[in-house]
Amino acid sequence: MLQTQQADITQLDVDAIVNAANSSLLGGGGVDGAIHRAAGSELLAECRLLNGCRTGEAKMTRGHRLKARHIIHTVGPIWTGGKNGEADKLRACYTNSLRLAAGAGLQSIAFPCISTGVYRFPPDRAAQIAVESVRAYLETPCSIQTVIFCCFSEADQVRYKGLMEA
Ligand code: AR6
Repeated sequence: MLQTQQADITQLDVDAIVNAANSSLLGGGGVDGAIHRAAGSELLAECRLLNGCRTGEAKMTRGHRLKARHIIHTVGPIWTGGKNGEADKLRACYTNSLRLAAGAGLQSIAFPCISTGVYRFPPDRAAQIAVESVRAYLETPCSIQTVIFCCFSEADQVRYKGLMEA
């Protein structure tokens, strides 16, 4: 089931939240900074063992001090005009995150609006890609029962609601 919620993703009680990280996986601003602050320094220690992550790929850690049991760290593309494979890379973020969650038998997962902050991906196009790629993934049966698009802004919440009703 697909849902949208306007919330701080660090507060959600789900099997996994997804982090919009950078390729170092060693923290940053935006949702990444919020997740590291809320999860505590043990998260950074675990991330140091992962050797970074390529754009479009995903790696999983424990949730540490979060209610969420796991954190799936994925690296969205930096928007550079749209002709450098940004859409495919963003799609890969969603698909690879879901693949990791399903591989671990998880049932609930929440995504932030990957790449739409510091990385400047146009939010309408990003939301379309998010909804399409999640819907496509869930066409094949797997453990995942609930996917939450966790929107920080009301504008994003409205955008996702519109797409999900379509
Ligand atoms: N809960 C949910 N969504 C949030 C939260 C939160 N607590 N905080 C921000 N957002 P961004 P990016 C939303 O910039 O564009 C970092 O420095 C925010 O409103 O966090 O993928 C990383 O280390 C926006 O809609 O991620 C990378 O260097 C969305 O999260 C870089 O930024 C994504 O914005 C990644 O940039």
